Formats: sequence, C-alpha cells, structure tokens
Amino acid sequence: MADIRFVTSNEHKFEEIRRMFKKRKINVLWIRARYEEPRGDANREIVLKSAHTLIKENAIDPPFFVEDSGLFIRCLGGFPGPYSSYVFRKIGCKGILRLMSNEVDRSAEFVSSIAFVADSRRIFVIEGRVHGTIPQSMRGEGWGFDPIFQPHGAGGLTFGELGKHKDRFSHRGRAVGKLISIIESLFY
Ligand code: ITT
Repeated sequence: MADIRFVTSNEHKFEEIRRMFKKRKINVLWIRARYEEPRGDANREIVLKSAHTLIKENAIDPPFFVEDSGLFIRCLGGFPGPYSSYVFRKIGCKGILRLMSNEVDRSAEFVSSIAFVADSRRIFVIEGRVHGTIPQSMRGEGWGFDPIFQPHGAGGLTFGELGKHKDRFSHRGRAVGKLISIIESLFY
C-alpha cells in the first residue's frame, strides 16, 4: 500500500503518531508543513477545512491526514480549546496554573480531531477524547501541556509522567486507534 502522510509542523505529534503506527507495522511519512488553520469552535471543523484547503492546493498526494488538538478546561469556559497552540506559546503550563490558582473545579478534556484524506473522493473525520484533571503544579516531562494533565484512569499520573504509556490514555491514542482501523479496512 501507499505510504500514509501526516502533515504537521509539530515534531512531538509526529513522534507520537509514528510510534503508534509502528506497532501496527504501518509506515507514516512526515510532511513538515505549516498550513492555514481556520479558527472555529469545533476542532472537527478546523481539520476538515484544513484538509479541503490542502486538497484544493493539490500540494500533497493522498492518502494523508491532518490532526488538530486542544485542551478544554471547564472552569475557564473551555479555554484554551482551539487556541491551545497559541496559548501554550504565550503563557505555557505555568500561565494556565496561574489562571486556575483559585479554582476548585479542575476538570478538563483533551480532544484530538483527525481528517484523513483516503483518496480524491473520500475524507474521514475522526475524534478521540480523554477526560482528566489539572493538578496544582507541573509534574513529569513531555511536551506542551503534558505536565499539567492527569488523564482519568492513569493512577493520578500526568501525561508527562506516563512517558510512552501516555498513548494508552491519550486523546491522540484514541483517535489514531480509530484511524488505523479505517486504514486497515481500506488498504489491506
Ligand atoms: P500543527 O497544527 O502543525 O499540527 P500545532 O502544534 O499547531 O501543530 P495544534 O494546532 O493541534 O498543533 O495545537 C495543539 C496544541 O495543544 C499543541 O501545540 C500543544 O501545546 C497542545 N497539545 C495538544 N496535544 C497535546 C498533547 O498530547 N500533549 C501536550 N500538549 C498537547
């Protein structure tokens, strides 16, 4: 089958996705590109529009996919949500903890949306979600908001403390699980 291409400017996302695909013996190529991301409320809207733009520009041969993810914090009205990348660059984990310093409700959700362009006629939109909580301080390594997100069911560890075991709990792990099932049903 043709190699699957993943279009992202974020090397951490690519590394995680490569690791997940490798387990299923599927090769994924990194197309390191920054593309126009429309701003909308729902991540699924964003990925679908991004995929359509890439198709229109004829820049990348299918099969390819794009992924958009975000951290939605309940006491902040879902902030930073679709603005997660910008907010992380501007205020980081520490800024989020500062905004939440007096908050009792620490619940949050990470969402990953993928638009998979299988060929010129078929686009699949897939979503993975994980509920969790924001601790009082940063713990562990990782990237982005990893040190301040504790997924439910992981014994209170943050993504940053889970290392590669993060994939079992993460929004991206869930979305990619569904994506791999689609790829296997279409191409094998
Ligand atoms: P591309 O759009 O080029 O793929 P990006 O980094 O801009 O890369 P997003 O728009 O999806 O990607 O931004 C989501 C941001 O949310 C990301 O930059 C991180 O700061 C954060 N984020 C998403 N998933 C994460 C994860 O698994 N762990 C930690 N932070 C995450």
